Amino acid sequence: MLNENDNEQENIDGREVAEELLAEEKVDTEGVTIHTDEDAADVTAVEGDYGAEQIQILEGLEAVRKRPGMYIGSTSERGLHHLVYEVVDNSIDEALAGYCNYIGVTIHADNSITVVDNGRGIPVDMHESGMPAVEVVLTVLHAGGKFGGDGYKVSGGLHGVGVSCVNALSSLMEVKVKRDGKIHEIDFSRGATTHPLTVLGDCEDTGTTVHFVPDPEIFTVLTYNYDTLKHRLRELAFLNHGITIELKDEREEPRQDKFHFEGGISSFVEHLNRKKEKLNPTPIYFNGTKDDTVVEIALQYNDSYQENIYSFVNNINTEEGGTHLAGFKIALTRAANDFAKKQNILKASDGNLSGEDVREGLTCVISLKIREPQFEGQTKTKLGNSEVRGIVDSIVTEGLSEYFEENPAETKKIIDKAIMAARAREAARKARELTRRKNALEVSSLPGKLADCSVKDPEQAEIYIVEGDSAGGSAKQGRDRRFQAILPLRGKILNVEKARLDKIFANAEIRTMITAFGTGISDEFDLAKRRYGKIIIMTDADVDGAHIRTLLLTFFYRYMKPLIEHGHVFIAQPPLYQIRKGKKHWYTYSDDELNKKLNEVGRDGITVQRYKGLGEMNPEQLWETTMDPAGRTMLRVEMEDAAEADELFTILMGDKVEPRRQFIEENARLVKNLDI
Ligand code: 0RA
Repeated sequence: MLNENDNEQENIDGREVAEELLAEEKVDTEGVTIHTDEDAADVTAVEGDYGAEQIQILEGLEAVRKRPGMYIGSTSERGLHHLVYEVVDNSIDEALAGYCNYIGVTIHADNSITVVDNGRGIPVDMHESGMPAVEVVLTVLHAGGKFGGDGYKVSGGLHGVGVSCVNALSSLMEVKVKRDGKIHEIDFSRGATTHPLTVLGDCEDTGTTVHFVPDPEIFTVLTYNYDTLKHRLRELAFLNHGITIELKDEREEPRQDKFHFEGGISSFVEHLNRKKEKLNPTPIYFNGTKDDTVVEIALQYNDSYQENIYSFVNNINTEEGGTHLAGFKIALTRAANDFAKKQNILKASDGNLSGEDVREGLTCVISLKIREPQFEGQTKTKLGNSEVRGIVDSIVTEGLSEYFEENPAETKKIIDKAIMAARAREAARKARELTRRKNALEVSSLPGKLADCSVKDPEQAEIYIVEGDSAGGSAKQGRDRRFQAILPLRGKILNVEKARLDKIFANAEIRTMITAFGTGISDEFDLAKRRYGKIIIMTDADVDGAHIRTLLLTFFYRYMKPLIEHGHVFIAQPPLYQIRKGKKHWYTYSDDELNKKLNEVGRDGITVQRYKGLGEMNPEQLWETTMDPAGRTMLRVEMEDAAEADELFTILMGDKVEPRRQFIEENARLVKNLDI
């Protein structure tokens, strides 16, 4: 922070002056703090066209403040975190240019943020506009790149708007630059300079420190989530090997993490696979560069049936894929088939392994650094550059053929797994065909156990998946049959984490659900065909119930993921207790709530019934407490992060006992009402 007294003579608070002037001119500032041409010139006493420049700047930053969503996506939690990424991206660029290997991020007690790096420092020399370069970088939209010199500007968040946007959306920003043997500081408020660039003292090293306070006039959420920042910063450390990134939380429960991965994306793949049984013990890694496009790929097979490919372009997660992913898939399928035929593992008469067969159990990270990425698609996360397909294809073809030749034992394991996958897929196809034909012949193809609702509009219709026939019976009698369907499940459903498609299709409970939902599964899944807008899991509040719920969620996550992604899956919350006093009764949903209720109501003449299962409630009670939209509470199942969800299901449902034991131990304190 600047020492006000040191600068008493020269510094006038730009904001006060501007507000006075603007009040005279009747300009609508909408809370934007501005200083005007004459004053700015006065303040800094520089010659030149400073005034006209300032006006443009203020117009630019005002646009950001008027429509922040256009620049940072949102003004809620996402946008708030985006501010940090935007500043960190500048430091990452400095690292990619080869001048920086440390980035520190601190969340302060007041939820303000400091980002520090040991790069060259933002240039401080005078720009032609009459402002120091650092002031231009921080106040002119998209100015950063213009001072780049030999810098290779590749990183940049989804919006890539630059640090000046962060400045515009911060009630306070203080920037310190160590450069040319001096420590400099310049301060801003809502994008306007409040203290011009000043030398604070001497130094020997270089670097940039940015401290900012997100503007409460702009953001609806002001509290940073440590884990959100941690996740992204760890990802950046994986994607840019060799950089050390540190995160510190100075709020109530101090935490800190430090990330540094010499192995880069190979370490990333190891991390993603850390809870799985591996087919090849160390990740396969190769890279290549063509026409300024840098391609890096790391991959490793595990014994699961899932495919997990993460692709990034300039550190942005290309969730919708694109040409780089297409090039990779083509090359992998071709290389696997070529090798399998050459080694006679696959006979000519066998036909080819499909892409899906070859990707079963694959964990892969693809990372590209590219000069002019074209992002397409609904969320602008699909790479469109057509030349990239061929570049990635040739790099993968070369890298894989070499690996296959040199590692025949691991390669055989990989190919054998793909052949098993092909057989299972063929069996599943036959089973599916059989169901389809049967459906076409039947008058009503809906499963007999389903008590359907009368409304046909999926937005109004909901289906309760209920544990056991007796609870199913209560639910059928208690429901509002116009819009509530009931599907009772008998016993436990198949653990899909340990089964291939053919077995899954053979499972009666799963087939029933597929038919009832109407959507199909896997690559044939079609959300538009859903028959219900809400799929509600209703199980007992005991260990068995929790197990069935996890089995169902695993199935939905692995084979009907869009249902979860679009928020169609819910968990019913039946009460744990009924409290009776005279003719009155209440329900409570937790022990805490029970105790509170007993303290308001008093304990005299009270009977408390603990429900052991849904079956203990009669239809009216079930309706009143758990199914009536007017009174029920439900949890919506959300999937914040695909990688974490994947890991959770691997741990809970996979083969490895140790990670599961560890997970349950670590999370034991979160498990309340464990009823054994
Ligand atoms: C413009 C030009 C140069 C570096 C930077 C900006 C720069 C910006 C940030 C933001 C956070 N940390 C940063 N580090 C550097 C190149 C400077 C040169 O050519 O010496």
